[in-house]
Formats: sequence, C-alpha cells, structure tokens
Amino acid sequence: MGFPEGYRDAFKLFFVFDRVDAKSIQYVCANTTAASVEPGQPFPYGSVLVFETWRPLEDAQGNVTKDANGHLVRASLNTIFAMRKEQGFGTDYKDLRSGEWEYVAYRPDRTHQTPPERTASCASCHLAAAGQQNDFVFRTKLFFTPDRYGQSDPTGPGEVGISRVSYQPGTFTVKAGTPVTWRNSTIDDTPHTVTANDRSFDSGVLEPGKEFTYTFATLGTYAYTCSLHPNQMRGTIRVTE
Ligand SMILES: [Cu+2]
Repeated sequence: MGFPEGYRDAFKLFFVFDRVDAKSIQYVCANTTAASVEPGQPFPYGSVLVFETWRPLEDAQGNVTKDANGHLVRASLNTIFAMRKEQGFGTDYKDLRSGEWEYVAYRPDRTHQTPPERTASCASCHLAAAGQQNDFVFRTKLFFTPDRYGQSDPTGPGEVGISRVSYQPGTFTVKAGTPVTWRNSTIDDTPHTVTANDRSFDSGVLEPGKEFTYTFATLGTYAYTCSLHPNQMRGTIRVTE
C-alpha cells in the first residue's frame, strides 16, 4: 500500500488514547474518505487509517508524567501503523482476511517494521475482533475501560506484579539472597517474560497466572525487560546488603 504520505497534515484526527497501562500514546487519524463514514457504515474503497504509537515521557522512576490537562506527554514515536481498503485487497491473507483491507507497520524512518507479506497477523486480529461482516478498524471500549486498567493489582512481599503491560513496581529493591517472584497477574490473557538485559535470568514465556522466581546473590542493579513487549515493559531490580 505504501507509506501514507502527508498524513500528518492531510488526515483528520479521530482519537487520541492515553494508554497509561501500556505506557503508550495512540493517535488514530483517517484520510477524508475514511473520515466521512458514519459509525456502523462500511468504509469506502480508498479509506486509509493511520495509527501512531508514541512512548510517553517518563520520570527517573519510570512513572509517566502528564501535562496540565492530565494527558500523557509524547516523547518518541515508536510505530506508524497504516491500513487501507481497496477492491480486492487482502486476498493474500487467505483465511485470515478481514475484508478488503491491507496492513503495514512502519518505523519512524519509514522502513517497514512489519512488511506487507508478514501482516496476516494484523488481519487475523482485526478479523477476530469484528468477524467477517464488519469493517473493524480500532476499538475503544475493550482496551480503555478506566476501572479495568486504572489500578495496580496487590502484590505480596518479595513479589513483582506483571499487569497492564508493565512491571509493578518498576524498580524493586531486595536484599541479596532473598528470592524475588514475578507473577503474571494480568487480566487480559497476555503472556509476558522477565528477561535480564544481560541474559543472566530469563523466565521464558509466562502465561497469565504463572510465576517466576529468581534469587539474586550478587549486589548490583539489574535491568530487565519483557522479550514480547520490549518497547513497553522495562524493570529494574536493585540488590542491596
Ligand atoms: Cu510482555
């Protein structure tokens, strides 16, 4: 489909989502063809939607900062997702086809993050959300319910929670020789990992409800990430005497 040239000037802003849970700001905009559609109506051919994800500004503790209006502050652009509807589009997705849409993900430098031949996963997720009959483009209610994502799950002593695509707390201090347990307490069926940046520990894939325990014998500061969500999930363990 090609990079959606000029979308920042020409496209109409649809929505901005502050995803505190995912540490992500999501801008959804549409070209005039797509923007002319009434809710519930199919999108005409020539519709293009662009969805930018931004990493929000964080303080030194890894907490997101907000502007005077309570919104997250954009720090850096992660990904530009584009979807386009044209007659006959999507046939290569075969069983995963979600209508006549095709999908591409670009990095800010316009190189492909997910090239067109590998975007069947995009189509399948859109298909799963909307079924064959509907023109599904993005959702608001499912992922953005404040009471579902607004609060931390309780964690026990010596325990780091994994929920809403983050480690809670992001920085955890432990005495050397005391085990630390990470528990995937997410309620949205998302698997995560606990993977040291230096690979000194790695939980492997933790499905929801699963735990991983590791005992730090050596003093120091250990940075880790989720290998499935490396842009969103970062944690630190500080091992003290
Ligand atoms: Cu993850």
